[in-house]
Amino acid sequence: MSAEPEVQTRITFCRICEATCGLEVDVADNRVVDIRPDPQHVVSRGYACVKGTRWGATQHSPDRVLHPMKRIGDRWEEISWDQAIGEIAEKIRRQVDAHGPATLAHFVGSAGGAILLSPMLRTALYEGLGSRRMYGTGTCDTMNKFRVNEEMYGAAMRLMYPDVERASFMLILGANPAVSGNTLYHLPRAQERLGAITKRGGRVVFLNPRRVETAAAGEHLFIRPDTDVFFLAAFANELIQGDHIARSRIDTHMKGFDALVAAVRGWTPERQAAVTGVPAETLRELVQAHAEASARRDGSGGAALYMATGVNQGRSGSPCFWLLEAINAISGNLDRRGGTLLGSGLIDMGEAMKELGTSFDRQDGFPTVSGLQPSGMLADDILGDAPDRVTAMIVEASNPLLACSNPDGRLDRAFESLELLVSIDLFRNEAGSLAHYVLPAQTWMERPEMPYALQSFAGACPTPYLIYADPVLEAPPDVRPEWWIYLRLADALGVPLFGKRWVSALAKTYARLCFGPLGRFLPGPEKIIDGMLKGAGFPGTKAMSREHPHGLLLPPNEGDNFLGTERVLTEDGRVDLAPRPVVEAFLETAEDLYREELETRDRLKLIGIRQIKRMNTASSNNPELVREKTNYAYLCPEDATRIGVRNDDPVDVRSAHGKIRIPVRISRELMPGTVAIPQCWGHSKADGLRHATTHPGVNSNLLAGDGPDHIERLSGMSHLSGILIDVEPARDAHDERESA
Ligand SMILES: Nc1nc2c(c(=O)[nH]1)N[C@H]1C(S)=C(S)[C@@H](COP(=O)(O)OP(=O)(O)OC[C@H]3O[C@@H](n4cnc5c(=O)[nH]c(N)nc54)[C@H](O)[C@@H]3O)O[C@H]1N2
Ligand SMILES: Nc1nc2c(c(=O)[nH]1)N[C@H]1C(S)=C(S)[C@@H](COP(=O)(O)OP(=O)(O)OC[C@H]3O[C@@H](n4cnc5c(=O)[nH]c(N)nc54)[C@H](O)[C@@H]3O)O[C@H]1N2
Ligand code: SF4
Ligand SMILES: [Mo]
Repeated sequence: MSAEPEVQTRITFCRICEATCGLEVDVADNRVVDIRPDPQHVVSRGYACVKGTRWGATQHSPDRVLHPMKRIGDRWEEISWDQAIGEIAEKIRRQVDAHGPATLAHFVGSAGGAILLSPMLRTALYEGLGSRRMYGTGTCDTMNKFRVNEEMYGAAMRLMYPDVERASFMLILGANPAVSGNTLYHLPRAQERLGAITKRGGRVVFLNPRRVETAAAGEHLFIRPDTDVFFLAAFANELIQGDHIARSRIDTHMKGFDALVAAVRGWTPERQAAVTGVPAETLRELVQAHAEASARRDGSGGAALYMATGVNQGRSGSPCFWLLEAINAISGNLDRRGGTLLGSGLIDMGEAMKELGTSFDRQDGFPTVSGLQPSGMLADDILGDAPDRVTAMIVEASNPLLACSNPDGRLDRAFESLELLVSIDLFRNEAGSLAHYVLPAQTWMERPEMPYALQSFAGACPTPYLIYADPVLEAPPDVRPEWWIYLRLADALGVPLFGKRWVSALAKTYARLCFGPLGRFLPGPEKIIDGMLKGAGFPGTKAMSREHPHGLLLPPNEGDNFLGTERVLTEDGRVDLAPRPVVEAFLETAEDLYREELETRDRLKLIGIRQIKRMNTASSNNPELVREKTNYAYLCPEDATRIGVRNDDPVDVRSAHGKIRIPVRISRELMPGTVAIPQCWGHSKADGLRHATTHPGVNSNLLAGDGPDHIERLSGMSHLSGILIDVEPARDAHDERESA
């Protein structure tokens, strides 16, 4: 009889979403036995969601890709890494030699954000080859913020976060942190921490077309999708007209105030109310409450506005973020306790990445923001007839066919036409199924790591802390980290890396050896993290995992460390309250958009929903999380009655770009005129996701547009939220059922 394998408990942190909650993992025989929240984690303190605690079923899924795979017709063949790297490099070489380096593109997804060491080597490979065709889901979630930060503060990574622990007023637009784990600043236990503001006598107000789960922490107001820009303009105007501004702070540290005043003049509470649905008196009352919280100087004051993907994905993501940051700044809350703060992490990311700012090397005039081209142009860039159109692509940690706008399946057709498609993933998802090669990656449990760059490097973290975790599991023998794949490709392609021959040669030699018999004599990738930690004056990786496995708390950020310092990276050291390109875009588009909103007030608009059991498309193959066979279109009782549908009735949803059929759920959470469909469903085509394809649901992004008219000019962000739609009962389906 064999002995029971010994169970060991390891402490780590989850990397599925940005909350990076602390976890205790029981491991036996290199397998996860149980995952629990880590009660001792310095910030998440015993909180974790089901995606984290049920990760085991993904980790050990029978569908996981464990060897490099090559598609031959509709068959998949296991091949060696040497063969995979050799063949892929040769195909890249052929495309690049024939049509130039721009023919090779890259696409990185949300899971890529958690992979600490991949970006360095990915960037080095593409730079070495001379291709700037980097795309990613960053233009589905957040590039508007990076663009505006660059314009206002001088660098994309000058990212302010609300001082949640001390604010007494927060207005949150287009976010649902209790479910999403929040984005661009670290906020595990969001519900509790936001609820604490209400408990200490402050206010947290959610502005959202859906009464979201997190709103239980405070108050909720409906706003018509994609109209936030009018609300924010009126909010700024009202603040200015009421003289609730920090005049001396503005005079000393900012510029462009008069241009801001002029830009928002005329946007009255009444005017915005006609399209947003937020009553004028409600806006006035909010401005008053905000002003009172801002004015309190006894240590209990401070106010912060925050917005996330719901607003970013509208047509005015950049103007919205500019107005929001301007409100935080002119009200005296920027760089103030209880307001919005700039963190500091292991490095000065703003300074380090300043060079990567916005560039304009695309012929169509769309910007490349922080190195990312608009994902909404990808189908055009592949299917177009430019001599250097994209013919080869590496997709890392993403499923663009479900995640990106894919009008009527156009992106599928684009991917199908590629000469070379490589997917680096844990599974063969939709993109992987169309790929020529699928390269198996390590999971976060198999990597040594610190949390997301914005948290660890830039310190976007209301309770600053550091954490490092060794791998919890040993990776299966034939899977590889992304950085290794890029190094091996660079080696096979003869691409120089990092601009220095000896560094390039050393790195490539390392990659050749590190998974071979000599590997155990070489330092591992944690050495790089070790160097970063020690370089910033902290304990190294060994000491961190031994002495601070639950995290090392750092001193709180007290503010007053940004304005007037060299951390403001604009040329003159002042915050620009009216950056020209953003103000111009606002002035050029606002009146037209307003008119359009007035004209379409009676039509339905589509928004998405993030669900606690699903992480984009990445958890849909986890049978412990996904039991429902489909997603639903949620709408309010009034709209359901008008359309003539009841729960579970199928409806046809049409936009200018496509049509889907989906069953209905009636929900009082939705604002009249709004239909919400959880995104990132629709797994009908993946040949490597057996659970997901039997619980497919419908891909709402077939309704989103792509191409120049559906992208925000300033940031390249795709328009994914607030899409005009028509909904009607699916007549033929209804008739079929009646006659059955
Ligand atoms: N309508 C609508 N559409 C949206 C959104 C919306 O709000 N509404 N949200 C958008 C947003 S914000 C985003 S970020 C995108 C998300 O879209 P994607 O970034 O494409 O995210 P996923 O679908 O989760 O794909 C992640 C893939 O990474 C793989 N993966 C997981 N971990 C690893 C790893 O460690 N290494 C590697 N190599 N692979 C890994 C998973 O198996 C999965 O196939 O969707 C966007 N789409
Ligand atoms: N459980 C879970 N967690 C996730 C993810 C997931 O798929 N599932 N995805 C991760 C990713 S990639 C990201 S980027 C983050 C995103 O994090 P969040 O931005 O917090 O994501 P959501 O929960 O989608 O919140 C967006 C909110 O905007 C609202 N909204 C839609 N349109 C509008 C509008 O026009 N105006 C306003 N004011 N509100 C609007 C929606 O109702 C929704 O509540 O979440 C991450 N965490
Ligand atoms: S909230 Fe995010 S980080 Fe925390 S356990 Fe869930 S998925 Fe993991
Ligand atoms: Mo995202």
